[in-house]
Amino acid sequence: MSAIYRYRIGKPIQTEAVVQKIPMEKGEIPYFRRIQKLELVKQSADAQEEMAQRDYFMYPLEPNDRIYGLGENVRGINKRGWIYESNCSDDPIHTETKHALYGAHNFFVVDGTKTFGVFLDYPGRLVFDMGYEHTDELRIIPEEWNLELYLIEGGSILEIVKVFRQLVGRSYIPPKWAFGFGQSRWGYQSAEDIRAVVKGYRGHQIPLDSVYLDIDYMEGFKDFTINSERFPDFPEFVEEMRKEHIHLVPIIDAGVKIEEGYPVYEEGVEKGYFCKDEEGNDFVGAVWPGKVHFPDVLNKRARKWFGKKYQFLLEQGIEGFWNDMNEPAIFYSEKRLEQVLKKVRSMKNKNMDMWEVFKFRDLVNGLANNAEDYASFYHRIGSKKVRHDKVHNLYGYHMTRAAGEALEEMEPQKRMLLFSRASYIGMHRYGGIWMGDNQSWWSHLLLNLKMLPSLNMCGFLYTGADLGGFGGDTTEDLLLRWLALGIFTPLMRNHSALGTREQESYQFTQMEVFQKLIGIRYGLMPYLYSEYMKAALRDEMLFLPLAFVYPEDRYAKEVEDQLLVGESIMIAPVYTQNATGRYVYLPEPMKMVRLKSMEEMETQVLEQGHFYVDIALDEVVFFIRPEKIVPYTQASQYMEAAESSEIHVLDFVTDHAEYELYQDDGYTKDYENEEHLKILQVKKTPDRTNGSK
Ligand code: MIG
Repeated sequence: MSAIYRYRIGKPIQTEAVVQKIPMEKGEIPYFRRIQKLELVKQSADAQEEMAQRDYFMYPLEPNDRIYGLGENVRGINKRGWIYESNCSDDPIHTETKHALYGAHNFFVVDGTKTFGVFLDYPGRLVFDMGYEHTDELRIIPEEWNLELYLIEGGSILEIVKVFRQLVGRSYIPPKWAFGFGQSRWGYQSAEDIRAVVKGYRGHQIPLDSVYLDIDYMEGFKDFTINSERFPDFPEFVEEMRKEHIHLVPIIDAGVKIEEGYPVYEEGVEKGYFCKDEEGNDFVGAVWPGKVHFPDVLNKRARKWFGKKYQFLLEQGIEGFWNDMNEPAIFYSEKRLEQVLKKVRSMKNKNMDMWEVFKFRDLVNGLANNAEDYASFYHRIGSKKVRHDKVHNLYGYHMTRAAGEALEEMEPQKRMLLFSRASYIGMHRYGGIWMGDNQSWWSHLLLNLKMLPSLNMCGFLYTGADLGGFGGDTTEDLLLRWLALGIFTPLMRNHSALGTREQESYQFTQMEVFQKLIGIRYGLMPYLYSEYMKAALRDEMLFLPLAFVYPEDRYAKEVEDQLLVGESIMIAPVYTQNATGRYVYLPEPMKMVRLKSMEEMETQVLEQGHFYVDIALDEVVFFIRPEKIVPYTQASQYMEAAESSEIHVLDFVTDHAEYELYQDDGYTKDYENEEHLKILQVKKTPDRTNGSK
């Protein structure tokens, strides 16, 4: 029923997003028309009209067509009506007005009059106009016409997604401890600070598996260094934490500090492994440490070299990393800063009018992540010199690939935690992503939910948002509601920015509620882990929009604030401040499960239809689908403590149903061993429909 067609236009740069060999089609690309026309692009301040040759693919949209996918992006699950751009961006303000976030995930499915999937394998800037210029036109506008396009047909959205996922290869699988709860904050300065976090959690019996080390653990923000004053005897500290069943997860930034005597810098220069500027000198940008060079991770040898550097931390007992600032983010380039300073100096003593002030502001604000800077340095790919902007969206992918490949080589049998901020499809094989610098906004709780299925479509299964919100001050109720969603996301991490309100669970008043809610995560782990592993091993989605599962149901098609999690559960989190519940749509009869903790459960069978469901701040509510089973266990303080616990089941079975429970050691890579799958059976006599367990 399904088929993939591959088309090539021009001379595309190989991205290594795809793992299957698909024969090349000749002739016209079906569904799309290539339009070439002259268009008014902008009216500049001096009233000159600028015309440009616009050349794009166009698909005519019918009123009932919906568009799904595009991974990490703002707005709805149905992407129709807005204009998106694939252009990995370090932008911490994820409002509806934005077009691009950190990832470039060029896969979408059109569902309606015709149903098909499209993947644009193109590493440069790419615009997806999903009915923005013209409500009835989908336009794909690449910056250059050197690309590959894959067209996927299939009997359903889910089938198309699965075919695509097979095309791009198996999703990354983290160690089991990485499904435990993690605490992070930009601002933990020392081993003492970290001990205080662990004490805060363990002291109040709130479960915890990991604490993240943000840039302050480094010596002067230098990658692969440790500040020995604030972290004396690091390996011993890692070991001390391990005894508490805490994994420390350090951050690694893309930029390498320019500093005499710093071996990573000196080696990189000597071997020619950094990106070069027009003149062939090592390109100078600036990030946290001040001036830096960027390792040319698109160059195989440089990638290998950079990946090897992670060994420094492995040797000290570290088992996980998060890669940051790899869009790559650039605060300023050396050259641009000079130009800007010169212009700014010339403004001295001027009586600046409004236009002058704007110019001044633009000069300064335009220093960071400047498109001209991205077009001013080069990579070496094979024997070719390639300008960065043409492959911009591959940088984060290949930085994480560098780490992933090196970790695989250094510790072939051991799963490592690895996730990144920037990404491109293909990176999902090496690591996960987190959703970057969100804000402590209720709207971002909902955005978190909406991004999950789009990311799963593109292969990113190990993902989650900064729970409680990164920027801005959180509130206790926002954090609790966000945790109630976070219980279901593979990465469950509370993270916040320097200078914001402290938001570790123990900073708030209802400590016992935090303890119980996070405990539910551990209690549901038999289900959540099984569903994750099956989704990864079978190239399936973990989070599904209702529209994908109930395609004939007109209400289900429009639900954008509920999701299915795996085969048995539907979630409907509260995302409104002061709400005591919410409306929930049930596309079929379901059993509602209300948990205050793993010991305090209530269930109730509801018919198909619309309901208002009360959900208090100290409760987690989810719904079990008909003839489905949810295995669970008791809560625990950390992942390893749960391992020997007994498995129970919740179910909505009227007759007889089975569930495939996936259990393995969680650390080694023997994923496909048949012994990991156990069949759980629930049998009922027809008149005893309410019995659970
Ligand atoms: O410019 O390392 O998204 O999680 O805390 C900010 C400091 C750099 C951005 C990351 C965020 C992290 C922060 N980083």
